Amino acid sequence: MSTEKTACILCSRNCGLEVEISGGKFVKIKGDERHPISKGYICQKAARLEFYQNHDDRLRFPLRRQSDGTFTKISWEAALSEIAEKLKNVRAEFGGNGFAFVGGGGQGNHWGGIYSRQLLSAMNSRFIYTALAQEKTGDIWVNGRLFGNQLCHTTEDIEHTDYVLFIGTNPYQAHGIVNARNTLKEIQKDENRTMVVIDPRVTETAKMADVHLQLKPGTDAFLISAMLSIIVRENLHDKEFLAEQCTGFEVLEKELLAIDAEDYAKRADVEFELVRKVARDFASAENACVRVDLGTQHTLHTTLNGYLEKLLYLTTGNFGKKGGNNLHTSLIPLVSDTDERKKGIRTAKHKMFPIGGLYPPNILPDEIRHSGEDRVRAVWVDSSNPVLTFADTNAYISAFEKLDLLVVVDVAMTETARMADYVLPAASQFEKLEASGFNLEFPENFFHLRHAVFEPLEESLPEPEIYTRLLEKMNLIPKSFSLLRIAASVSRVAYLASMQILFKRKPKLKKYASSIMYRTLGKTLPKNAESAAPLLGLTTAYAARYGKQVKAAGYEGNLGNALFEQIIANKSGVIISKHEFAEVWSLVKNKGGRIHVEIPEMLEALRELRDEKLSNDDFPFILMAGERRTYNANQIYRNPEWRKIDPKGTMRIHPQDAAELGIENGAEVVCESAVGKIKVFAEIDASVRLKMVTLPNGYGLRYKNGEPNGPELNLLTPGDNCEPMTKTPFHKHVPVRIKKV
Ligand SMILES: Nc1nc2c(c(=O)[nH]1)N[C@H]1C(S)=C(S)[C@@H](COP(=O)(O)OP(=O)(O)OC[C@H]3O[C@@H](n4cnc5c(=O)[nH]c(N)nc54)[C@H](O)[C@@H]3O)O[C@H]1N2
Ligand SMILES: Nc1nc2c(c(=O)[nH]1)N[C@H]1C(S)=C(S)[C@@H](COP(=O)(O)OP(=O)(O)OC[C@H]3O[C@@H](n4cnc5c(=O)[nH]c(N)nc54)[C@H](O)[C@@H]3O)O[C@H]1N2
Ligand code: SF4
Ligand SMILES: [Mo]
Repeated sequence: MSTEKTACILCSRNCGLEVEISGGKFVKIKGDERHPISKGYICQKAARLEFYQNHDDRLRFPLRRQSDGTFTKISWEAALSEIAEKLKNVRAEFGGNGFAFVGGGGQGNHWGGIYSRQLLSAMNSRFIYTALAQEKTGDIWVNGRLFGNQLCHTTEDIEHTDYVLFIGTNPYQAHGIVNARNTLKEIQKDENRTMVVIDPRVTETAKMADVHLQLKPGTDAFLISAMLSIIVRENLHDKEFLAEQCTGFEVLEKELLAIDAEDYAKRADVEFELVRKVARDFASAENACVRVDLGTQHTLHTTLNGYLEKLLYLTTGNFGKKGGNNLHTSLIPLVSDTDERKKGIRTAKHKMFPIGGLYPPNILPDEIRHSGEDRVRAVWVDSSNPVLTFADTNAYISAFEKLDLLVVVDVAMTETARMADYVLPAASQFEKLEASGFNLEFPENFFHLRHAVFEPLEESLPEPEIYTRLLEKMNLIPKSFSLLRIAASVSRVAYLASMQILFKRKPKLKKYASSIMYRTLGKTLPKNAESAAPLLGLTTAYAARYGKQVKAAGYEGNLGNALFEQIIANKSGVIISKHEFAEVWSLVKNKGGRIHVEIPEMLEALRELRDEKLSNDDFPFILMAGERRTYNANQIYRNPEWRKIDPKGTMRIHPQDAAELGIENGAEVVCESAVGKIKVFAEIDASVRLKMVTLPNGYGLRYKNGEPNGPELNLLTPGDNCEPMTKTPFHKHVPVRIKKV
């Protein structure tokens, strides 16, 4: 028995854990009080992590698919040699267009992504399709325009705010904010602080709120623009902040004044008086912030919603201060900045440009299936299960069947892995060094590098080793770097200097810096921490940018190296930088440092709202396809026994709708959309609005290749039910029919 530090891998919070382990199993799991942010907090899902670590779908050996569809075990040597050959052929014949990468990290495992990204360079491809590009690209695009770079990302200081607006998010269940349930309870208890929830369902969070605006699904753009219009009409905006820190407000103001707030509140089906009160109170609070998530991002007007939501805190000057919304720093940037006007970056079929460097999963099936020579021929999937999680399961199945090569790297035999030509077993997140890039805090930011608590299962390997071996097999990096190894044994400074000399001499190797550092600097690091080597590059860059703030966090001497040492040594995670609130302006990337609140495309979209009409008589219900509940966690748990309640993943339906359709509680019903139908079980529940039904996220897995466990949601979600510009799916807005079986 031993006690180890690690983190939960089930949502973006990555709460610190202290675990007792014995015989390759978790015996006890509790919160790690020394984690700098979660400080001992966990929710009910983390205690079940043994169901992730040990189960019958875990992959143990590399597998190759036979012509009859079954898999045979092969050696790593054979698997990687064959794959390297096939990849080189695709590259030679079709160039970079022939290859696409899917995934690269889930809720807790982004360290492998530092290594897997090298494969895109190896294939001369830019096509990376990730889950982020089916939820956050609207937000990323707006950030690029407002703040001058798509890497700019705002966070919300809910712990210190007087007034919080939760729009389309249910943190009680989904978390996403610091120690969600404790934070919510504190606001609820304090009569000087206000919590407002904007959500079509009476969620667990809405029940705790002071005000709940139970809007009609898909009408956030109307509701938020009505609030903004009230704020400017009543002169409640922060004129000084807008004049000094922003550009373009005059144009924006005219558009907002033209809005008929009363009419827009009606279209959102919420009481105008209440909307006005929330707008007034938000604008006059000492400090206030906004937190959004999929409820605004997976629905109509995705990008416009992102713009309007940000205007709430920008027009009221709730930016760059305690209790407001702020930009933050990143140690591992999860996205990059892309200029959509750049040539040669668009996809062959949809002519889609990347946002934040990422391409949207909703178009990938078409990019594979079209008849052009420039279609995608080979797909590499890592840490993702697109056959179940991306829109339109049947489109994905038919597209993947058409590929020349599909490789899946996962810890488990997933529905996507079952379609692959090669399945490569990754060590689990508790069997290797791991970290996530979800350190999104301000003014103090942190980083947690987790160390292995178990040995890798059978022949499974950590991703850094898998990708480095593959690059070696593709002859892209030499097997030995004697000079770098010598330099590494001398000092970190000597090592970094030698790296620079090497890259100057051989610039092509720079793309493979992570694997080169792993093979050289890694040899000088503690056992099982070899793959931390690229961290030295990240901490050096971070310290060069935020030297003052890294010092303020207590680091001395060579700051990049000091950060590197401390991150590796401290198994509970460390604070890496401390900013002053006013220093948020140094994170704004526009020339002149101001925020550009006028975005012409968004003002155009705002004007278009006026004439929008929505009705769909064929499909009278709106399905919210993917609700976060007590016992779901994306596709990370495969064994259905992990759930203590809701084994079937019921469909919530309002009592009045159920009565009209003659549906009883627990009855089996058919839920049918434009592209598919599935059978589900009804749960009569007055928390949903009329003509709205909800199904949970993260079901439909076929554990041990058995029957699907609960609703296979994405059989219902059409790929083109998405926002025209970003192609983010409208998963919260899937028109369906409900019928009794
Ligand atoms: N338990 C659990 N937690 C999770 C996950 C999980 O699978 N299970 N997944 C994680 C992931 S990957 C993510 S991205 C986050 C997502 O976290 P959230 O976005 O907070 O969770 P959801 O339940 O998907 O949706 C949030 C809310 O949007 C509301 N909503 C639906 N339609 C609309 C609308 O038109 N307007 C508004 N304003 N609201 C609407 C829903 O009623 C719901 O309460 O959760 C993370 N945490
Ligand atoms: N209809 C509908 N669809 C949705 C959603 C919805 O609300 N509605 N939500 C969407 C959202 S917000 C998200 S984020 C996506 C998530 O969907 P995906 O991006 O597909 O991610 P996960 O479901 O988290 O699947 C993670 C995969 O990583 C594997 N894995 C776990 N640990 C490791 C590891 O250490 N290494 C490797 N290589 N693999 C590992 C798991 O076994 C699993 O197969 O789903 C999306 N799909
Ligand atoms: S809040 Fe998220 S990271 Fe924390 S214990 Fe719960 S699921 Fe895990
Ligand atoms: Mo997500």
